[in-house]
Amino acid sequence: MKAIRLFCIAAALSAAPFAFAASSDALLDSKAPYSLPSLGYGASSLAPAVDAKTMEIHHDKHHKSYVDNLNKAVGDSQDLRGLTLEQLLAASDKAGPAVRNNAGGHYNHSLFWTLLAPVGAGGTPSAALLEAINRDFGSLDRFKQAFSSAATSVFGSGWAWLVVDAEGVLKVTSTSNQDNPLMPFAPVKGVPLLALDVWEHAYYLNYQNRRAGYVDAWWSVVNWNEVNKRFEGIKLAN
Ligand code: MN3
Repeated sequence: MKAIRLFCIAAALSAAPFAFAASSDALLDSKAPYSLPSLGYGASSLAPAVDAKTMEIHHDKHHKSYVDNLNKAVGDSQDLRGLTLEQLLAASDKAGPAVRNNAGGHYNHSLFWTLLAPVGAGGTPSAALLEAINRDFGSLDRFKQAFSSAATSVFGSGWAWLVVDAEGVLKVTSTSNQDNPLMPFAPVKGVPLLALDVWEHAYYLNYQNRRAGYVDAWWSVVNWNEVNKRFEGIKLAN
């Protein structure tokens, strides 16, 4: 089972010489009908970085509509019904905008919730992750600057990402709308370790137009324990 998933991920990333084995991404193996995962913490527990009302609307309304619309899009198609979420993302260039937007929306938000934790509960980057960050960005501060810059400079709606690319290098990238780095047309392809939603619905109630203020505050609620776990799940295949 695991070997099959590793093969699929590698295939989706153009025969990447690494594979992702983190049990935290069992979501990639899921199939329709999709369901809304719980946050895993209280909607008010990220305040003041992210307020309770924003978390409630974001999860209960926005994410739920991606789930519902993905089920509709997949349910109408004989070809898509049997695919895993990972396969849907990999096929998102051919499967039409409803699949692209809603498979992306469901995956991105499901991942995003796991990458948040109340202040003080998210831990710190592991020694192994810090070593890779220092290698590829120079320092943790320079990585944070690069990530914050990517997040604040997304034009319109989208996401900022830290990914591991096909060579095992950490990279910062961004995508528009609900696209993500697992999709075949992503500008930088890779396995996501960290994600930040910069759609206005993620911050507008509390920050209005001040996206940079949201990004700054978000660093205080990053769940580094989950990022570490995802990083440790990346295995070189050879
Ligand atoms: Mn969102």
